[in-house]
Amino acid sequence: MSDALLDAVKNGIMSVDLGRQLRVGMPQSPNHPQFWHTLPRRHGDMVRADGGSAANDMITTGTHVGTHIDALAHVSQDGLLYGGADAGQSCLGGKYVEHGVHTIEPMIRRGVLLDAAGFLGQEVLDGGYEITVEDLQGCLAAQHVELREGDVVLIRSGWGRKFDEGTAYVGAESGVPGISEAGAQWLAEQRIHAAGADSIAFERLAPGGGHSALPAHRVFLVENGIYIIEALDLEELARQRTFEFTFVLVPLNIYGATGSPVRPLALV
Ligand code: UVW
Repeated sequence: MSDALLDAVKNGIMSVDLGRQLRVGMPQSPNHPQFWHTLPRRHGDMVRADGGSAANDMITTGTHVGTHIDALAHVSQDGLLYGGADAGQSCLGGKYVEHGVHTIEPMIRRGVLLDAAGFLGQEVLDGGYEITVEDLQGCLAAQHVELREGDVVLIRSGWGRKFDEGTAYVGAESGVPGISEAGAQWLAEQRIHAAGADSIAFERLAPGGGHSALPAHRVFLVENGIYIIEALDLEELARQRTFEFTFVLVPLNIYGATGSPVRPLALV
């Protein structure tokens, strides 16, 4: 570690935790296997001669639960993955050898928060609200921030406040606010590296529509090779009005997986 970085750490680089706690019963997409956590061995089940004992537990989970990143292998269009890779042939022995989560480099990048809810003067945007390109541009201008190539852009709709309300967060009936195809196209033109949001499917979900159409996923994952991060906790960053920071994210190196739970940090 360089002296400058060591000094910064000692003198209080602050990190903001952008990840959700993983716990049984947390809201998650019905598209993905549920998070489950059990405790096969408790203290006292096996006691060593010296009186010591170890508890250990087990999780089973879909890779797209809690705060998570979508690998490019997560979505195909007409049988093709990003770069024209054949989705069928990219899967060998049940592993996406092409564009699996193991191909995502750890991220230490410039992060930008776009507080769309704050910009629009609302605590939480309405279910199904489309965050337009004009909203994104207006928000950047109001925050005095510009986007640069390679950025990680996090979009706050305020919907993350509903995480502890369970199914309300999933928004099957109400819809969920977020960007749509046009917003994704515009962000892709800014040549960003990844985009995230405080909602379950990153993009706008229409009321009553469930997860039946996800055009921003196609634009990012299939057409532009831009990663998507979902179910972020962006409340503290917004509260601090921290719009620029160092974004740190390391996916689990699961060979051939379509996604990974993550616990990203903003260093401010
Ligand atoms: C959803 O819940 C739709 O998330 P993902 O993009 O990980 O499938």
